[in-house]
Parts: sequence; structure tokens; C-alpha cells
Amino acid sequence: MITRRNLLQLSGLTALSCALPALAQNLAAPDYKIEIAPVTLDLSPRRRLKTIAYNGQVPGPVLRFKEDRPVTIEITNHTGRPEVVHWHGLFLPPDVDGSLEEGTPAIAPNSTARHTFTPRPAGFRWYHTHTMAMGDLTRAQYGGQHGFLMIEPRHNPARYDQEFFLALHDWDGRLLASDDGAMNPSYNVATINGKTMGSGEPLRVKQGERILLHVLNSSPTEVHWMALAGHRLVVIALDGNPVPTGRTVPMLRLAPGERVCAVVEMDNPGVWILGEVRKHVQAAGMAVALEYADRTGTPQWQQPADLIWNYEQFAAAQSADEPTPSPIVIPLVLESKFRGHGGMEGWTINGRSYPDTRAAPLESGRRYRLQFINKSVDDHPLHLHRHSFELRSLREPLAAARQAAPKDIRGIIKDVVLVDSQTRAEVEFIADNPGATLFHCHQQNHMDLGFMMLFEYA
Ligand SMILES: [Cu+2]
Repeated sequence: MITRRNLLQLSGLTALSCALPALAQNLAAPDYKIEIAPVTLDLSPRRRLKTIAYNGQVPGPVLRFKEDRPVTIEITNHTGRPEVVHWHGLFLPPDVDGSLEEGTPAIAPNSTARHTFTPRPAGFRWYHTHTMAMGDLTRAQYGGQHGFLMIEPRHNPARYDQEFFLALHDWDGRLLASDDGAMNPSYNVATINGKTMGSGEPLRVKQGERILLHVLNSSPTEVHWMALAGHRLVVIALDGNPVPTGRTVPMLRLAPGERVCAVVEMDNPGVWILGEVRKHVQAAGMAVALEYADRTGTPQWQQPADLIWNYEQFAAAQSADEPTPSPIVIPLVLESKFRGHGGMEGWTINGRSYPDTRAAPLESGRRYRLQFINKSVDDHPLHLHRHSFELRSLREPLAAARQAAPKDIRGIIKDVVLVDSQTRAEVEFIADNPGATLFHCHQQNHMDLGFMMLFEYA
């Protein structure tokens, strides 16, 4: 019997010459190198913290890709534990998407891996570790392994003079008991780009400029609200995808994993604070100064009275025709599971926790509607890998009778949606990227304790 190996031995020369192009590709210099290694961070002059980072910095370097132009990234793991890097918001094959559950190989300690892929879709994406932290509030997303990723469109319609990338993060967490006896993470320090207010460089601007803010919430567990004193923000994209209706808003809300792109006119000279709207979080450090040229003084803050945000305001103004055929509905009941006093809650999807969660196989080319039925007392930032989805309905009360016609939300394309406690929300996606597809809550402690499910294609 001639096995593949025999065949290669028999025809060694031919096999070698066939292998050469692949070999050459593997030996070519990568477009980017990422070194995963321990680092000591100065969050402020008084707060020093040991964590793990990409290329010795938090956030990691801004990776700029061109849409549809293949890239190779070489990743070296200098830590003592297996690692995996997830490319969040991209339409990648499972073997490079960066999820062990989907089949991306782990990068063993002190070894190097290469990810070669074709980046798409265009827009503001990010990359981060996709490991588990379990009870250790220094590991996985609790640490410093996150960075910005920008896939440049072939034509860039946004006009701006300067762009700023801002990552929101919470650090030095500990578990605190909530009213119901379950434990939840609580943080001592909050930063923008790894620095507390006043510890980093201000955003330097000039009067008359239009600036473009790319804001990422890389927090392991916390939703954040951001405002820029003296200015209003024009939201142009959610999760990197242009919104049908750009809106001027007083503040942004970002759940873990979410991104917002907003344009701001520099029309109010001074020194201002861009920061978390909730006083205690801003006091923990989540703010940065925005300084007009030739202006000095203490950065000014204006405290908004309310937290204001909804996704629907960015939807298409005109309702589109319902696509046909109608989608296949996948109901997903989300519940918590008390695991005893002093422990964190477990999580179930349709009564089961990962790895026992189950979904019917997806048929390639079909449209699906994920119906999130959140029976828990927490809001959940739900993330689908390797696909984007369109928001279709939000905040429907669980108790109310099911409406015959779906709510008329169209045109908002995202990869994370925050589903409010005790409500139902629906998103639709086309199963157009065959392969194992992870779905999970982006809150690290929820994902760690069962809130994950793998979709397979038929
Ligand atoms: Cu959750």
C-alpha cells in the first residue's frame, strides 16, 4: 500500500519542489511580530502592576491591515502558559480565528506560531487573548493582552485631521459579594491606554480640527460610559461598522468587547477631560486630558446628570423590506446558576453550561435569528465569532406577549450586543463562513463559567 508518506519518499525531489512555494511563504518576513511576555506597568506614578502584554506595551501596537490583502503575523509566547490570540470582528477560518474551542492551535510556552489570513471586513477591530482566567483576576482579559487593529478600507470616507485610539480597561480586581451572595469582580484602578488620569500624555489638538476617536472597551467585565467635557460626539461607527444614521450624542456607552468611532469638532478651546461619566470610575483613573494648542490649566469636567445611550438611534431611518425567506429562529435562554456563597455564579444557555451547550448545525447560506432571552439579573455583552450580525429588536420585556411583527430596527451591524437584564433581544446573521463558530458572553467571568456555545456548520 502506498501511503502519502511513502509517496513523498519515493518521489522526494518532486515533493520537495512542490513544497518550496509554501516553504518560501513560511520563511518570508512576517508583516507583524507579536511577543507575548510579562511586563511591569506603571498605571500611575503610584500604581505599579505586573501583567502580561503584547510587545511590552498596553495596549499592544496598532496593527494596520489593508482589506483583502493577506497578512502574516508571527506570535511568540514567552509566558509559562499556552496562549491564543483572537482577531475580534474578522471573518477568519477557525484555525486562525484565535479560539481553542473552534480549533485554533494553542501557542505553547516558549514557542512561535504564524497566523496568515486575509483581513476583512474593513473597520476598527481589535485583538486579544482568548484564554480562561477562572478565579485568577490577573489572567486572560483581566491582564494587558489587548491591542487595536485597523483594517483600512479601499476608500476611506471619514474626513478627519487626527485620529486617537483609546482603550478602556479595569485593573487590580478582587471578588466582592453582591446582595444575592454571589461574588463579582470589583476594581481598584481604571485606565485609558494603560494610564490613569494625568499619568499619560494629553490628547493634543488644535482649534478647527476634526478628530476621530476609536474607543475600545477592553475591560474584562465592566460597561463604561464616556463623555468629553465641552464637546458632543458624532457617532459614525459601532464595532467598526459605519452606522446608517450618524448621531450627535452627549456620551458613549461601551460594553466589554465593543468599539465606537466618533468624530468631534474642536470648536471649544480649553483643557478638557475625556472620561468615564460615573464619578467613582473616573476617580479610579479612567480619564485623559484633551488639550488645545496654547491652552494650559487644570482640565475641566462637566458632570452629566444622566446616563444616556441606545443603539436604535443609529438605525436606518427608513424601514427596509423584510428579507425573504424568513430566518430560522434560534431561541437562547440565558440564566445564572448559583454555585454557593463565596463563589461566582455559573451560566447556562438553554439550561446547559459549556462544554455541554448545544445548537443545531448551521446550514451554509441560510439566515438565522438569534433570540436572546435574558432571564438573569445581569446585562450581557454577547459576541459571535467569525460573523457580524444585524440588530433587529432590543429590550422587549420578557413578560409581554410576543409581538406578531418584529421591531423595525435595521442597518446596525455589530459583533457584540449588550442584552439588558430581564429582556429579549434579537439579531440576525447569514451563515456564510463555514466552520466552528464560537458564541459567548464577553464578560470574562461569565465566559469562564459556562457562558459559551459552539455553532457547527452542517
Ligand atoms: Cu455575561
